[in-house]
Amino acid sequence: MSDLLTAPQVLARLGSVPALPGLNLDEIQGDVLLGLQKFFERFLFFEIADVTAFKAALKTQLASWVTTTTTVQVREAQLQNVASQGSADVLPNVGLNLGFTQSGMQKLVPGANLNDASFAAGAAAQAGALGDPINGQAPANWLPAFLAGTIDGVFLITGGTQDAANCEANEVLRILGAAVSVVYDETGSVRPGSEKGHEHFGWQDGISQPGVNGLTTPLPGQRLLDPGRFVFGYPGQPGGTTTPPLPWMMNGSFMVFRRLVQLVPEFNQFLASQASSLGMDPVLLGARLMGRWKSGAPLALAPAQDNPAMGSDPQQNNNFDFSNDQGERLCPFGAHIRKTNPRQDLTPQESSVDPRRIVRAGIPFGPEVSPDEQASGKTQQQRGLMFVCYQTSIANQFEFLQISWANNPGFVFGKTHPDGSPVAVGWDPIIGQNSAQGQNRARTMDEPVSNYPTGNVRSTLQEPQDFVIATGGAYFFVPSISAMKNELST
Ligand code: N7H
Repeated sequence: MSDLLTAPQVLARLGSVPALPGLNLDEIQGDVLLGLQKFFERFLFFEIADVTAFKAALKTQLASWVTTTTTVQVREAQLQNVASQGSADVLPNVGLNLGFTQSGMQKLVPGANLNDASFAAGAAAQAGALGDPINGQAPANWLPAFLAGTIDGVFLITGGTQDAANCEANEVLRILGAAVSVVYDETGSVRPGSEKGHEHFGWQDGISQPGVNGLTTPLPGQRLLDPGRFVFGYPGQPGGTTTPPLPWMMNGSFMVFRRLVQLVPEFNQFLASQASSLGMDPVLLGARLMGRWKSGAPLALAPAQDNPAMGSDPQQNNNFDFSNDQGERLCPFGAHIRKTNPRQDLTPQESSVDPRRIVRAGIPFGPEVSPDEQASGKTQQQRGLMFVCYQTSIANQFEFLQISWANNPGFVFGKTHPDGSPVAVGWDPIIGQNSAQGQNRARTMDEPVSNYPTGNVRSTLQEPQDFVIATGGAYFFVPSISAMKNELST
């Protein structure tokens, strides 16, 4: 640990990447643009029971504890420095971020209009539009805690160990005392051993993120977007202005949370049986659904077989834009990473794709698949992804991706096969939802069988059910540090 750079040394090294003039990294919470370093992340959803006491704790203690983007940047450089000296993982320090739902904001700033209709309506009200099965008015598969309407806010508490995160959580709850009551409490964790960094279906996650102008040194293939796509008060903000909807929304962001259960044994069985009926390798089939091999290597660059060295190399693993693949010979149009970031399938990207981008910051939850589950092909214990993303417009970014791209069988529009026949792209096979047929959630996707390099076989994936199921969600505003010390706590 003595080899760690000091904060000033780190900032001096980062001097080659000057922050955009005015991009105030001390004000922006650390999870928003760079992501808190996390092996464990405890999500503490709470109701504000005593507004006066909550405000007092926020003002005098909690707001100053919040981990800022500057701190995340310093920790990242320290981790890289230690790793470059050949040391194994160092355990990152604890991190603390927090956000408020519409009801929480109304308790802190009565009458505040944050100018985002989806945020104001709340995630449960939007679930039907996102394609979640609905029972009466309510999303059918959601846990009661997310349906009761009592969640005012969430603490995101990260640590290198579960104990570290728990100690921090206990301290936060001790300070707040009767000012809050916990509505739901769950901890996500990075998967063990060689699965570290992989989500529960087995794919390397966290590869492709938008770069942020003035903050990111872009990797090959990474587009730099204006910070206002993700943080209020900067170029790129919705509405073409840099003035936040409310002055104290400056340096704040909207966070979408969705608790997504993944049916892993069922998904694996589906891959095996579908591959057998299509006469192909199940590993290649999985890669066709995702657009990447489990190693992270993209089909756009490695269409025929995995290339683990490429998958783990940030200089290579995102360096493509689909412009050379307009007949989907390399990667199906419907693959998860192509549906959610079609790159040059839409032109110009500046106006058609960039405004839809999100910063993803989720973490897996739940245990590893047990031998029993593997053998029976049936999930017995819930596992999945605590999906988190940041943006400045929930409707134009997260919801648009889910509704207009992933759930839309026509998207990407107007594409043809090399033989000239039209492409019926189908749904995103990972997160797409088909709510149009009532109980029948079956979906299709074009071209599971590869035509690389020159084939002309037409094939269609038949997906009988969902393998990703939303079981809860909430929309939050994640304020700046000074907003929490001032406007939200007076
Ligand atoms: Fe996805 N997965 O592991 O299967 N996602 N995702 N996602 N996702 C991505 O590039 C996954 C979900 C996006 O720029 C990868 O980091 C799972 C939702 C976007 O190339 C993998 C779930 C939404 C990208 C997964 C899930 C998105 C992306 C490739 C749910 C938004 C970047 C690794 C349980 C509505 C695309 C990487 C790009 C990538 C998985 C959910 C969006 C492996 C399991 C709900 C924008």
